[in-house]
Amino acid sequence: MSKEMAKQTGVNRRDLLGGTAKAAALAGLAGAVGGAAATGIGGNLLGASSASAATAAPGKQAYEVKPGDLDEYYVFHSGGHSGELRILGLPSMRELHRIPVFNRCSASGWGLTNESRKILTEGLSEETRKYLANHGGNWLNGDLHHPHMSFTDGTYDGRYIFVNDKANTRVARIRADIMKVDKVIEIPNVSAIHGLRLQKYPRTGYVFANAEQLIPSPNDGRNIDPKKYRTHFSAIDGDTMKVAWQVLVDGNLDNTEADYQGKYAYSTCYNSEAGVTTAEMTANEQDWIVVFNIKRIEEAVKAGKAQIVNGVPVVDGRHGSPFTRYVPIPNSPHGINAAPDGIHVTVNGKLSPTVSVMDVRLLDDLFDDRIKPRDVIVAEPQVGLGPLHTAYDGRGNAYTTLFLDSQVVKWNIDKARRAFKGEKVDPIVQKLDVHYQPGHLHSSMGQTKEADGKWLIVLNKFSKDRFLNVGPSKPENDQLIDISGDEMKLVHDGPTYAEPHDTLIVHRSKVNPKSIFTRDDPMWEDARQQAKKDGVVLEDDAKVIRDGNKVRVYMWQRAPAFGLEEFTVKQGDEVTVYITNMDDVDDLTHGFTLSNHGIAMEIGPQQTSSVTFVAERPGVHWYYCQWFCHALHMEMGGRMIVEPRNT
Ligand code: CUK
Ligand code: CUA
Repeated sequence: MSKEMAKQTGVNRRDLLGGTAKAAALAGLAGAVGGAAATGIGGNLLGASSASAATAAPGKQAYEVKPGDLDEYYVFHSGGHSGELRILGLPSMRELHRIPVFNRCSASGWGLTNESRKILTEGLSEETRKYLANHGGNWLNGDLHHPHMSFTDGTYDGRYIFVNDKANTRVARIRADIMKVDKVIEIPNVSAIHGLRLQKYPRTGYVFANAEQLIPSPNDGRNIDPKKYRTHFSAIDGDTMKVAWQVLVDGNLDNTEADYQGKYAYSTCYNSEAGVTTAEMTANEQDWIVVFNIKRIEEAVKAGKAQIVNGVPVVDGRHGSPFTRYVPIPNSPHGINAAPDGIHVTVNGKLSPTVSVMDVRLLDDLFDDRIKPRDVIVAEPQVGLGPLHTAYDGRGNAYTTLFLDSQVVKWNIDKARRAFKGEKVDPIVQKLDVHYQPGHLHSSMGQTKEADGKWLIVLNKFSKDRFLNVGPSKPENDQLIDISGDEMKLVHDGPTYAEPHDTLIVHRSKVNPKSIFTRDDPMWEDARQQAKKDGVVLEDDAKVIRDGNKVRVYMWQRAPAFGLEEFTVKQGDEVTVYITNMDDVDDLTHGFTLSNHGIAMEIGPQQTSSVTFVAERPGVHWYYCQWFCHALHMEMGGRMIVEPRNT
């Protein structure tokens, strides 16, 4: 329904859906509160509470969010091998939205519309595109582990969210203004992008990406000797989404992290043995982290000292190179996390019960060979079995997941340093049971210098008996822990579908998405250009343009009508349907589903979407709007008539 109609009839979408005027008013308020937070009102990150009207029991941090009230934080939650990114609210843990990224989405048409297919394919290699030509044109799966928001000066800036795809070696960028993907690239010369972190200072800047699997280089089947397998560390320019440079390393690469000074990045390696079997990979008692000297690498690339491989400057960072240092770490380390103090970085031992703490102030000395690699380790507390990832509260404490013990251990960094020097002091503060087998954990704003020490989400790989039995495939369990007091308190169990690996807790003052698209959005630039060539105005026209056997159908939508209630094509025509939603009402999304053609797409308020298909089925085929939009939503449809070929 247009604003005009809403005014005339006095109804809006929420009334139609059985909501109340109050609900609509609250929805309006949502924008207002978000705006206020963005300008600093209620945006006090360190304050005890904010405009989120969560209700607190005495002595406890509030975590209940009443109907109609808003959460204080956005949670960007990886969807793992489902390929999507999810948005939750915190502390309510309500799922607010899903952003399709590497998956195909039936609701939004992601992976099917021309706009999304272009984004999903333009950054792929020639070789991959050739392979996909016989497999539907684009990948339908992905394995999204690590979402991270872009930084300016050590904290989130609300521009982008970057994510990795381990399955098909990609990195994607999500625009935080509309919460849609705008770039996807395949990383050349490597296989399986796993660890992904962003440059924090002065800004992002670089997106650092680890390729986990070791492969021959080039991987053309001619030389498959495992001794020749290798991988590279990649730095992607987050503004252009082009790979800026790569570093050839010894061993494999798992997780990665960057500092708060803009000088170094670090990656864990669990397979320093460069083995190809589990026994080989776990043979050594110690593996390592690789420290990358960003300035030295940039200078070498600038000076033309890098080798260009598949269009990317590559420097050799194996042992003995000026670009890297290898710091031995026990044993098959996994997660690596920079503390908000800008000084400490923890490396989680996985097969070792220890966390190794590095002091980044020592790295200049390390690169100038004034100290030995192990000298940068200033603490190595025994924390428990299976340490995987660490989070921080900004008050000097660290929180580490213990996969094997099914616990989160809270420990104190300063005490760990003192114990390492021989002082009799126990760094362990508390151990809390979680359910069960935790992987990542994340504290509120904890991967920024504005860590506020309020909430911790722990992502457990197994839920077992925590929920009603839903069959052999059970949910994971994302648990919410209050860390605002001296003791950790478990306050919520959150079942989720496969599979959150990592999550990101961002204060709502940092995020300010639009409710309505702007007509000049670059997402549908191709449609805009084509319409211009066809003399069509996307916003006003509803017409069919024939161009040989290519047919372009343009129409607008205004609730509850399509611009065209019927159009006719010939069997075998390649048909492109361009639809522009001219409603500019909050939340008034329309759709286009063409029955029995496998075609469906979302058209948000003021958005243009398009889809192309071959009309191979003569007859009458209805299209309809699948996003409930109006009292006459069921009537919002039309007919495509396909004339048989030989008439
Ligand atoms: S990884 Cu999954 S538990 Cu891919 Cu960050 Cu550690
Ligand atoms: Cu338009 Cu439903």
